[in-house]
Amino acid sequence: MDGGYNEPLKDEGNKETEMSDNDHKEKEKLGSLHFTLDYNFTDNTLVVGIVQAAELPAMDVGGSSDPYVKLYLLPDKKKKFETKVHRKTLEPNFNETFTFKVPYTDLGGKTLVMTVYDFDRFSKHDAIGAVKIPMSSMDFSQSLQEWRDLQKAEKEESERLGDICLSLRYVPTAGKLTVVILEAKNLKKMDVGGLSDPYVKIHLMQNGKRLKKKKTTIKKNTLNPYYNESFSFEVPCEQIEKVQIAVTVLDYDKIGKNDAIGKVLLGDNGTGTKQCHWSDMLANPRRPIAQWHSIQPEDEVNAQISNKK
Ligand SMILES: [Ca+2]
Ligand SMILES: [Ca+2]
Repeated sequence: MDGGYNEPLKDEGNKETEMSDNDHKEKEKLGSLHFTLDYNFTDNTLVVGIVQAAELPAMDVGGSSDPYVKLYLLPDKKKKFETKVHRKTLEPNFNETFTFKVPYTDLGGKTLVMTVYDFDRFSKHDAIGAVKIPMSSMDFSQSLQEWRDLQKAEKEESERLGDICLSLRYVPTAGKLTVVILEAKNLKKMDVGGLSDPYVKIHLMQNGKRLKKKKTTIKKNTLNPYYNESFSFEVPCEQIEKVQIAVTVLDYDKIGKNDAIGKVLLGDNGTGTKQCHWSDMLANPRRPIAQWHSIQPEDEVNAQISNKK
């Protein structure tokens, strides 16, 4: 059979992939990604540069997208990086670099995955497409830079813990930061023979230290809790750029320790979509800005907190 359009065999090494018009007619066009790869043998790091993307498809009404790139080195999905979100463009210039610490002897067993997403404030972010590169296929004797076509991204790249919708509002004159926990959906099931009993803890943090703690009520036996509960923190103007808000979703248990389902960290020095929410809040003083966030594993977020010290 000669049916189907299997991927043409990839060229070895760093040869640029030629894109002919024919290739594009045959399959859905998802655009392409320009990136750089550099292995630093002295400090055992892989440096990935996300340069730009081109000819991305429009995911939003109005004919545009809000692209950002998430990247990780399989099989480790915990160490994830995100670029900044670029609003309303199909030709974003990212120009960001990310460093993975990995001994050269382990590198061959890993696969670099770079997925381009369309940011959306009120819904789940759509994956536009992904580039996957087995590290064993690359020659790291020199720096590489390549364009590759985006391929259809796999449905879910990590365990789903659920999503949380919250709003942030900052009033500079009053030095007041208000977090409204609105709702969560598709939370992970934590109870045997039941669903979960979710509640949300909110920590105001600075330099990795917890300054203040608040929490919502507990919603029994649901994976889609609705809270609409508001919490305010005193944060003077000169401090707002230094603080972070850690939002932890937990499952209440009558017996034993309550388990964390996952966590979201918001702040000026955050990454990707989280940073986006924070900067929108600062750019719109006195206005509540709501956004959905996908909940991340707690240890992944805690690692970010200690990194920011
Ligand atoms: Ca969008
Ligand atoms: Ca429970």
